[in-house]
Amino acid sequence: TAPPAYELFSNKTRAFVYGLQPRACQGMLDFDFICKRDVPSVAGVIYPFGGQFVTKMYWGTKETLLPVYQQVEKAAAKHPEVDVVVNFASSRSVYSSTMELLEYPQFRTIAIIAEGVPERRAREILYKAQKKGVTIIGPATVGGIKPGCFKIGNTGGMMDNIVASKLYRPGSVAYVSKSGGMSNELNNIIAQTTNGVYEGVAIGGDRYPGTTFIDHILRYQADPNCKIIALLGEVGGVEEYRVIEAVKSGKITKPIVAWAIGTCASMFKTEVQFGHAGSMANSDLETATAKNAAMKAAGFHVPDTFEDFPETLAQVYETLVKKGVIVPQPEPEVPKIPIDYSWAQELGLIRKPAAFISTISDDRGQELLYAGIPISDVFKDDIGIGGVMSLLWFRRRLPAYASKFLEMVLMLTADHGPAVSGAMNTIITTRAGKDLISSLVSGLLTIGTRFGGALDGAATEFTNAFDKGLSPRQFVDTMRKQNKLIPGIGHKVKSRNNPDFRVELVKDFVKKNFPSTTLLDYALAVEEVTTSKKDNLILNVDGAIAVSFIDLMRSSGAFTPEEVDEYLKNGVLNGLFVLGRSIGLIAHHLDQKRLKTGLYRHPWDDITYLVGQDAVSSANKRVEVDAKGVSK
Ligand code: Q5B
Repeated sequence: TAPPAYELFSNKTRAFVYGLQPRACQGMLDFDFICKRDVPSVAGVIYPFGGQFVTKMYWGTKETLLPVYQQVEKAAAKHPEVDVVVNFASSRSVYSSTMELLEYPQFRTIAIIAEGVPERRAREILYKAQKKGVTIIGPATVGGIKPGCFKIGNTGGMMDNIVASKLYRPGSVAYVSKSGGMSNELNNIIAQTTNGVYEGVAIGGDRYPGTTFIDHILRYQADPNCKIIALLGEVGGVEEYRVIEAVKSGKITKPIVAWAIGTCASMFKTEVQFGHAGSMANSDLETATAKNAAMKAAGFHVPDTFEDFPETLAQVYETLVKKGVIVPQPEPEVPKIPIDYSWAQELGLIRKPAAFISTISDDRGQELLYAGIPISDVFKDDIGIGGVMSLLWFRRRLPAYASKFLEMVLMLTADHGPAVSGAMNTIITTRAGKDLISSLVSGLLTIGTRFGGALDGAATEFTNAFDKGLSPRQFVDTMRKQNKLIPGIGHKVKSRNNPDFRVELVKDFVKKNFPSTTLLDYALAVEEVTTSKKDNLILNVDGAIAVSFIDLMRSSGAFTPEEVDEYLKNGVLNGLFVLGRSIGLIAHHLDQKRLKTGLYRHPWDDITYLVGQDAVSSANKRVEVDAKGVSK
């Protein structure tokens, strides 16, 4: 059965929220929950833009999904029970969206939240709504609230405010005001002085609201559950006089406690425009003082000042209680408010151990911080990429020569031609049609103990040998006995006769700038031993960087010995090669793209095929192999 005309909202009312307004939707659902509604009041969201189909919300403490519809038609067809739309469309699109909504007879009430709706547009909406018998609340309003039943959007403010004003259960006083601020004031006053709010509507502060005071007061008059009407008007307009006429003509018989705000306007020499678009007196009749006098004369309960409004309301309420018109009900239990985790945390009400810890950077404040240093200082102090690495990798500012060394390493390791393992992989991957990241990663994945990833091993082996007091020859012999290659020694093409200039540059810089070069000197003495065996067993670029970096960490005073061990164990040194070589690998990818090279296929004549031969021999005889798996 259709609800009576005076009833816009009940505890069964279902609504659409027009526009993506997750906070408002959540506020409505939270209100429903504390009112102990069986079904959420928001049936779905209408959002014509974007392709979202559901939005996640809370129902109490559990998560639930709200459908999102792109078309009003689909939403309406899916939820024929919905008769309220809370329209959050902007002032630009509110006209077209409301006009569209008015085409659907199922919508009985539309709340328009937008401010700044052109007055001509507002009047056109109003005209069409009146013809269709639709109640418009707004524009420029927070909406309205019916305790225990329904809340429009953000009305009533935060949940703790709603609970403080006891809006989770109905009282006997129905009010009408202009704005959200005035409504909040009334919610509070009514909760303090009576058995509470029955319903409240803020009609909006514009000059042409969709419904006015009289529309809602006539509904309250017709509603048997409303016992007292509260009216909070203001300077400007003549809407209060329409209520006065209705009282005088006997259409309204329930007690009205009223006040028109803005009596202070007479203290100004010129006409005053208050916050709302309609709050300016265009004649004496429209002043707050004239309105208050007229309402009092018509038998409204009008206090002498707004400060007396609560007392006046309390007196009217007590009289009705004494007469038995209002029978106060026992207070239900104050509902527990589901409180958002982030808000509770902000209030300092809860704590939880974090799943992640980070100590290097922080993007939460106004300015990004690297190890506590604001990004603007990083540039002001011109610390360069070496300085940034110091902050992010080591969480400290290193001496200038150390930052310079880090930069030098990146520059030296950036590339070593297309023939090395990493570059080859990147080139082949690029030519197979892959993107930059895939090509880069495929190159990076070749970095290992033989190619480019010998830094950590070199640092560990040289440091251990040195700290144990092994002579360079003893070190080489020990490694040989253990059947281990010395990381950081040897190169495929570089040798004593064809020295690696990168290594020369490192040696030169370190000798000139580092406080101590003990480990580098030791590694060079080892090189003397290895190159006496074979010309290419030089201290290679990985080895030179690695031992120099240990010298840096040990002698700069910036690290404790434990920290040096820790960084070494955690593989920081290979990170230097990875970072530097990424520059070159990206360059090879871009180069191949630029050259538009096609798919690479390796020539057959560069592969020895032993497939058939091997199969025949395995079939005919048992192949004897040595320990390394090579056939004898
Ligand atoms: N022998 C680098 O090998 C290479 C020995 C050794 C004792 C050693 C080899 C090696 C350790 C890992 C290392 C980083 C594979 C290199 C880099 C970046 C790069 C690359 C680029 C760039 C070269 C011949 C004889 C054998 C071996 C002995 C070899 N290395 N003895 N300690 N370290 N080094 N990697 O020339 O008696 O004949 O059996 O693994 O530091 O990756 O530019 O290419 O910027 O991109 O193929 O610079 O040294 O020598 O394996 O045939 O060995 O010398 O035991 O002795 P080769 P092999 P024997 S820098």
